[in-house]
Amino acid sequence: MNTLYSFRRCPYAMRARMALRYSGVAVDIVEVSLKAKPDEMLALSGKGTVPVLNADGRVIDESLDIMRWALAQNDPQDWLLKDDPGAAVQIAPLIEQNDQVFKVHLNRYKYAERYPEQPMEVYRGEGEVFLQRLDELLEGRDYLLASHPSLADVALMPFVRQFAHVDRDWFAQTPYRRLQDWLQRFLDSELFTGVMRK
Ligand SMILES: N[C@@H](CCC(=O)N[C@@H](CS)C(=O)NCC(=O)O)C(=O)O
Repeated sequence: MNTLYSFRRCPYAMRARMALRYSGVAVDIVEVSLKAKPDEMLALSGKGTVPVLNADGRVIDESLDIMRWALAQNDPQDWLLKDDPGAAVQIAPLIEQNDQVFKVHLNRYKYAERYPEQPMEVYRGEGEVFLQRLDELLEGRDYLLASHPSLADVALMPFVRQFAHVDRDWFAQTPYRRLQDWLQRFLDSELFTGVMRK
């Protein structure tokens, strides 16, 4: 019996849910309120963050670990890039860059009024460096590290989506056409629409 404590708008929860759905592992999804986290979730993990997976008694409370757990069960389209070890080694650093650096810029851009030290454009410009890098990775292929999605694409996508949605008109007028198409491909995918469906 597997249970995922999730929050619909959380990008970490989104990526965990996409990996679980892709793997086909059966999971009950419990939507929580971040303002009133259920006691049973806090008893499993004292961190108090979503997502939390209870996989038959094993508790996993980091989204990336949940994704890796799902792929270890079943990875039909080789998201781990086992067929291309040279690309596979790029997965972890790319996700780390997203989670440790881009996420910080995203927060400052999204909530610029809370960081009055700099105008919003400065925070957006800092994040844009990463967007440009991703756009370059997409040269000649539809996904960041291969011609098909990998763990990196799915781990980053909810964050790129948030960044793009802070100001859609701005994102649409950037020169990052390949990244725009990449994002749109995910937004239209059964995988994404499936986890976002109520
Ligand atoms: N490193 C964690 C981060 C998870 C995280 O920060 N989740 C946020 C929501 S998006 C959260 O639960 N924050 C606690 C709160 O808002 O009370 C992971 O990857 O799972």
